[in-house]
Amino acid sequence: MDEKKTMLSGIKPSGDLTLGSYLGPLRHWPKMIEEYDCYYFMADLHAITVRQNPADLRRRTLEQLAQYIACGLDPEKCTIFVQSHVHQHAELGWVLNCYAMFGELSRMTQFKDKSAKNADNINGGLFTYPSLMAADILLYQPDIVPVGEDQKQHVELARNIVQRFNGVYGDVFKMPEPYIPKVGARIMSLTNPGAKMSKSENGDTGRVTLMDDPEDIMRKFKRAVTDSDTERCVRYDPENKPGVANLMSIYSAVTGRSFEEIEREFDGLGYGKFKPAVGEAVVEMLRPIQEEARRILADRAYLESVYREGAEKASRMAEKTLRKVYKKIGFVAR
Ligand code: AQP
Repeated sequence: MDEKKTMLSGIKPSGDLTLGSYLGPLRHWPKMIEEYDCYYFMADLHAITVRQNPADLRRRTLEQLAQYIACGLDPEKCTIFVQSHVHQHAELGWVLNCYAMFGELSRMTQFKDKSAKNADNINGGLFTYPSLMAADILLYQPDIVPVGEDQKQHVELARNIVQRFNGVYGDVFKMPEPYIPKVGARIMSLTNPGAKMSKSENGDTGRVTLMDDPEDIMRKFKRAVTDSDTERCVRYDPENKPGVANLMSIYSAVTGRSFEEIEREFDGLGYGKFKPAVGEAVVEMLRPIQEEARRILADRAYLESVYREGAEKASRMAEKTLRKVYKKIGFVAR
């Protein structure tokens, strides 16, 4: 019998994957395959809570799949799928809407942020996003859910839903645990270290994408915001030097060096040496990923076979949970 625990994670194809997407969740995923039965998906249903250009959404979903594989996700060893291909997500999402309270949905930081930024499109999907995310998680009965710090609140809400639902119907859902990797948990914008590096916000110069040219990467790091203090020394002080702290976090995540080692390495050298060094480390880390992603993306038949098989496998698991839920809540079986 397979004793492996289960885990699941996804990223919205709402923009090109960034260094934040990589150092936050993505680079940890391949390591988890040995220990867990892993489900990874492209969260296109979530992406449309903000208006998307259809052609861009389609392109980015496929590019994201190629990049997942290039980052080390072996489709033979884990399940990779497009969220909208597994209809059970939308179905359970609706059911869980009826078990998520208006008050708790209103308190979600992401809803408040996105509403403020998309004042002309505060749609119902943006509001009920956490119920769909709870469905994404609970369909697969995972033991852990790796997320960035900013998504922790949504996993907490999923846990509330589990408690509420199981409280009425018995042990239907397994209680999911958020798993937040320490290093790289929150990579900030290079131009605004007070805001997260995101796929779709804060402008192009603040984010480094996985597929950026080396020249662009170097240019962005050379222009990265540091601070205006006169000592210009590389020291980890997130409160007073958030830009430097962010660059140190990136450099630490890429090279594996501790903050003390980085401080020693750049002692007396100033930002003029430090910023290009971070850029070069990132360029070298991304080079093999970029080459592999381009190669995979060119093979459309292969990509299609991966997402088809992924959807079939994910659907089998998801359907088991959905059937159980429908039965418990009193729907007549077909
Ligand atoms: N900068 C980041 N640092 C660390 N982790 C990050 N994540 C995103 N950005 C960073 C983590 O990636 C996972 C998937 O994110 P998502 O795409 O589903 O949603 P998001 O957090 O809303 O990402 P973006 O890039 O900010 O998307 P847009 O621009 O569309 O809003 C999550 O676990 C997230 O924490």
